[in-house]
Amino acid sequence: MSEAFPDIPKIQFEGPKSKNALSFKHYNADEVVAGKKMRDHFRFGVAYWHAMRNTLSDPFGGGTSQKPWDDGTDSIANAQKRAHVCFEFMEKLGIDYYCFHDRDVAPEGKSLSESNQIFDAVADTLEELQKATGKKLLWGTACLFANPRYNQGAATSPNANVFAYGAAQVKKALEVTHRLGGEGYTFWGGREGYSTLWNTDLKREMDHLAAFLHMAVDHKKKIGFKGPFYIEPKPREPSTHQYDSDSAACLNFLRQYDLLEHFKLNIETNHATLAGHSMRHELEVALAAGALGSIDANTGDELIGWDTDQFPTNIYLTTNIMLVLLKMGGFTTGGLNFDAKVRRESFEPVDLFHAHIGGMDAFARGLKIAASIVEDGRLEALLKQRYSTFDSGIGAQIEKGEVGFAELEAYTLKNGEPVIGSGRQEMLENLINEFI
Ligand code: XUL
Ligand code: CO
Repeated sequence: MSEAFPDIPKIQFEGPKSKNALSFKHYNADEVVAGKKMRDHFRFGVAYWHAMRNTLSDPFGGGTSQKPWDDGTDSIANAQKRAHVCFEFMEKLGIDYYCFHDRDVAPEGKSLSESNQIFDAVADTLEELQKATGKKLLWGTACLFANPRYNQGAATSPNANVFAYGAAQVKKALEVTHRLGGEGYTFWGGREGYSTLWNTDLKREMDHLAAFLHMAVDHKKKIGFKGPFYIEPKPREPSTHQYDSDSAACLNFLRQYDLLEHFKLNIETNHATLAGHSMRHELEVALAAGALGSIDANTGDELIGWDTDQFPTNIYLTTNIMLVLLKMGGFTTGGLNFDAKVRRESFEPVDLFHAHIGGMDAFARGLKIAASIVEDGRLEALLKQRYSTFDSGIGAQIEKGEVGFAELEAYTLKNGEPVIGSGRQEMLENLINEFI
């Protein structure tokens, strides 16, 4: 194991009164809340692409991030060194999982076969590190958007040879994920979208994307990979229009192409914001379809119109997320992957620690608050009450499918004008604030 962070001790839970910035105030891994240890509620993951690879460049300037362990080359030795650093980082934070794109962990070679060999060599190191530490791969994915060959998409590229290259890359990424015991595999659209319809055959591109995903399902079966596939919705950026724009669009696409049984959704807060939805909305839509799989934990800046991938610190946000997760009964294969980067101004290695500590503490508070709201029971009772006219009489008959328009007309002619209740939004908002 490396010593990339010699001045940073293992981060301990010190409780809310601690003034030590390098301690958890609320996240206490083995503390049981709502019947389960905190670590098992969250299944936190480190996003390799941000924590280990993000230089913090932006459209106006180059990288600022200090990574003294990284020699800046594309050598295999440097990639293996980074893997050691990532595991040291996870050890010190007590984070059990990580997620990667193929090209985050291993640099791309001059040909596909060279890239695959490099990937295998780094996977050897990752496998050793997993064995030595007990850390696990939450999910893997392939980067089908950074290389210039993908500038018009991968599965939705107008060029069949690019489609084939992308397929070969996913095949390998899936095999390495399987070899490392990955618990899932993610497809984020990357450049699977378009910027102008003047050059785009939308129907043909969507058909190609579905064909690509069906091939992935076939290959998953062939190699015996049991984990779920996740689709990660995002409405724009890099494309103007992405095919997988939000939860509802993804679910519709999966259903239309007969893929729903093989996929769940990986929902990311900043993507929900860009889609004009709340995170809670996106989660509830996925949950209602039985397809909420995993979460990319971050947040956006509502004043900046792009994907700022900030660490989540908003307690209302984490409370909302944890309420949905408690309702679902918790993650099975998924987890909370910190798809977040420190600000460009926060360039020192210690900032990576502050960022993850803040996110983990924010989720710990969200969990405790959500668990108290559930235990209190008033919110649930009020919700149930709001729909109570469907519990008996005509409402129950509607839900059971026993009546149609003719019966409902006859009923209404007798019943007259309905007496309706208030939505009580403000009262409910006050109730939530009792717990926050
Ligand atoms: C991009 C994004 C990706 C996916 C994995 O906005 O969120 O990092 O999470 O490809
Ligand atoms: Co993401």
